[in-house]
Amino acid sequence: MKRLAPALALVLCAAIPALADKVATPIPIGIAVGQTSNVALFGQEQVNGAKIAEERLNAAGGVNGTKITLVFQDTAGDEAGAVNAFQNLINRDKVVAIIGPTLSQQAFAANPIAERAKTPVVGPSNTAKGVPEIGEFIGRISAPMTQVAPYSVKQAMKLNPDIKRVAVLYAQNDAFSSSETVTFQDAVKNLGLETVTVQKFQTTDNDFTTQVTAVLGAKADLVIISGLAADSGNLVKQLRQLGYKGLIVGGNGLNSPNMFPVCGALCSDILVAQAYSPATVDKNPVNKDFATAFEAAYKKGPAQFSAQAYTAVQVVTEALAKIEKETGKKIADFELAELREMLNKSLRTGSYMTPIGEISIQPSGEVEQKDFYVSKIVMNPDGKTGSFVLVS
Ligand code: PYR
Repeated sequence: MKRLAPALALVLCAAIPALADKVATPIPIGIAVGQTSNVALFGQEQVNGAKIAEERLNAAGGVNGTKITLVFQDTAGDEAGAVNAFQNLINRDKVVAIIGPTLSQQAFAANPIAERAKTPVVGPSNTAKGVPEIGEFIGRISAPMTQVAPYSVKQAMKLNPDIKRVAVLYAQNDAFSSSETVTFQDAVKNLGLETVTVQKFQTTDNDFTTQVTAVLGAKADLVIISGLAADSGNLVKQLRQLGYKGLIVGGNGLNSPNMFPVCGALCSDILVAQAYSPATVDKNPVNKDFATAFEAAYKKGPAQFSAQAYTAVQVVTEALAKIEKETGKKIADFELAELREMLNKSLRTGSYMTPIGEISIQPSGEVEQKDFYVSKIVMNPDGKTGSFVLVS
């Protein structure tokens, strides 16, 4: 009898199918962004925007009457943190989709985990070339810098048609910055300008004396920076302190008001291309609702990273509602694995009216967005707060 027991157990196990996970209610959506480390300068804005989305979308009925719940997992600033957060959200928290990570650098490490687990990812701020190509379950609502960045260089030329000599600086240890600088350098060439120096730095650098000395020595009249918030903010500060007087164009890493305390009053006049503008509230009621709720909650207006995080939550929620409409079945009655696959398809059908305008996600996972903006940073007399003021 004793010797038969293992065999019997095997037969029984084979006969009883493993219990498949159902989708939980409220419907869990994972938010894997950098809430700590230097990346929190972006991540905190993303958390703020996502929380407004959760509140507003649930107040409007959630998914046809079923609430969503956001499950936050801090990725911190590196690849390992993002991988760990993705694993927890997929396997432990059993989320229907993941919104994240903050950086493209993290996306290239963590997204393959979601791809293997057939869990949809909606990138809220991944702008490097190649992110949607990571896999079938990888999409984004953040427009790639190949589309957005050239606008700011064109605007700089409008403000100063005499610009001829351009210095380009980028963080070589960051995937987004290395990708964005290629776009900037192409734009410079296409506009007939001369790149007089290309300087590299690390996102962890604090001292930019070498790079600034090279920029001044090359007599650049336009500086273009691709980095993250803290490094770029310090670089701008040191450029101004050491005497650079020309225009500065910042990439997506300078798209956050959390950078303002880093360069203080010296942040003034940086030009940044953006995929969101609070100025559209009069013609975009979704943006008006978002911006009003954001302002009431945080006593400040929203910026791009918050608006994109809201958009990502909205898109997932609406894609879930579409599944219910098409199948006549409640989300909670689906098995999780099946729902994740259906959600991935649903995300890629139709369009969404969001705070960043009307968008859609192509079958490839790439976002299609119509409107981009260029803003100039205007700092307040306190030297710590400021705003992005629309110039085009
Ligand atoms: C990226 O990592 O893709 C950003 O745009 C910050």
